[in-house]
Amino acid sequence: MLEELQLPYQLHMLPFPPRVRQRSYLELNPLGTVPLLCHGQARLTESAAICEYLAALHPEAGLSVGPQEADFAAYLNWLHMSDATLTFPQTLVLRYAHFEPPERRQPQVAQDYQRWFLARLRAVELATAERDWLSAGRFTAADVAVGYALMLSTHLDMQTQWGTATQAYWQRLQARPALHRALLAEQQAARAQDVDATPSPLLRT
Ligand SMILES: N[C@@H](CCC(=O)N[C@@H](CS)C(=O)NCC(=O)O)C(=O)O
Repeated sequence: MLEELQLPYQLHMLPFPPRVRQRSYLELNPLGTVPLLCHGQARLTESAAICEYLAALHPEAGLSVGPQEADFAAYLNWLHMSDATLTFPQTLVLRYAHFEPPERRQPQVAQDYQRWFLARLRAVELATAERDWLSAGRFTAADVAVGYALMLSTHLDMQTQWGTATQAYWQRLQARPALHRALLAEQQAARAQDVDATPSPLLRT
């Protein structure tokens, strides 16, 4: 969102999970979760809310959809669907297939929530079969948020199970220069701050 809006920002990388590996972070965010956006007195810990907040602060960029627009409801629905419905089930896959030590892994949980995610992805497949972007006939914060869920899904090797319209939508998202800049910023910040982070396979340089 910050790169799409071309706003200046400072990116602080944290060892994962910060709750265990950087306890001082709990003073800023008692939940210990990432992301955290600090802006003036504002503190936001929900990704979709961060997208909505930044888009609303800069309406001139067209990344938000206002109540006066026909697609206002669709925009909000996609924005909330991104994390609540599309990213959340993938965190169970991540945890129970990858992050837990082998004796605590739960292949059945991982498999069930992968299927759950892929079934919900049908909404994206139907929408993107008809239009380039999810709402209002333009790229919005909803595409940023849903795009993140798709990116996570590529990291979990699910891409071959997406529909063709979702694949094409992901190509359009990857062509956004801001995505490339954001991944590069992440990689550079990790290096500069000496935080272990695997470079994204999506980086083209
Ligand atoms: N609903 C929040 C979820 C935040 C969240 O749970 N982040 C995970 C990473 S995806 C995290 O920080 N986990 C570390 C922990 O639970 O200690 C969002 O969408 O931003």
